[in-house]
Amino acid sequence: LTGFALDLGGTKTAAARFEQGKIITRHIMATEGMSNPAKLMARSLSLLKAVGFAPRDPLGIAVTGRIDHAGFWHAVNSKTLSRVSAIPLASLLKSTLLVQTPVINDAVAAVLGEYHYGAGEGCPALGFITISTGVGGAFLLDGSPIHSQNGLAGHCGFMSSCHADRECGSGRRATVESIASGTAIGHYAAEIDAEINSAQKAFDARSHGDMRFEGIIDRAARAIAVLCGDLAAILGLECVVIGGSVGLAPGFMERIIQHQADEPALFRPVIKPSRLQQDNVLYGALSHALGSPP
Ligand code: ADP
Ligand code: BMX
Repeated sequence: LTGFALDLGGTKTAAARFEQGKIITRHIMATEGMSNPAKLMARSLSLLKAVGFAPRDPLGIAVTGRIDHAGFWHAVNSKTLSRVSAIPLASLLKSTLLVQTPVINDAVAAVLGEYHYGAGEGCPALGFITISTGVGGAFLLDGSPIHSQNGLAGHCGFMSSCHADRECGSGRRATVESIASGTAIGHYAAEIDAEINSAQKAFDARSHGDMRFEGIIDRAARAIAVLCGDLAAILGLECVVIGGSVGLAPGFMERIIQHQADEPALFRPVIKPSRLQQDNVLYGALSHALGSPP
């Protein structure tokens, strides 16, 4: 892998330069979720330039949201990217980044990255779940990602959860994302203490012994364990790689595994932490653009 990659998530955007399979430079900035798509891409271009990108270099791009077969980009959770609805990606990239390159969903990029270079190597029925701004997912059967024309396939954060009761930014009620995402954890925590208004702060407080957030964090992990059981039932998953800043927060994955004890063995896919950590989306995006997994 040699070239550049961009990962536009709901909270942060990362750009990286790869040389021979390794990241040699990486820059990260906040994503402005309320910005229009042209501004999101203009900011992304300055990040790419900071890692040395020039328009003729190989580039892979992954974004949060769904991308349909006609190349339109849509937020599913409109609270994450409030102005991303039916955005024609080819013309957006041409006018802002001066490039034409394929764009894929961030979770799809991550599952490809983990399958070819990370924790999913050799698993024929592989899932990837990110617990981050949202709850994203993507799935590979015999090495091929599951896709649908509307780009929604794999979006397991919008499945329903018996632990949830509120509406989420997708308009659906009681979704996994509405109870287990970083955004949801932050909202629930702020109802207990207005200063603890993010998942990061809730986890920090919990790790310092503040038990007020224990129930919120544990409920999120339980919802993910049940989700893994549901996905095992429908896809026959044997392994699920966990990513995202919440998913990889100390102790969170262990909690998912503990809650799997409530499921019969067949519905307990092996849970593994991402091996590529925060870089899995970048690896998958570039390898997809180059069409060159090893
Ligand atoms: P993105 O969604 O842009 O890929 P992240 O994976 O960092 O970004 O997810 C962002 C969410 O993760 C936010 O809700 C944030 O509060 C939470 N978060 C960030 N760092 C931590 C941490 N160390 N522990 C727990 N939650 C975290
Ligand atoms: C949401 C959805 C997915 C995305 C997932 C993880 C939007 C804007 N995003 O479920 O497309 O894969 O979040 O993305 O609807 P992240 O923003 O948490 O990294």
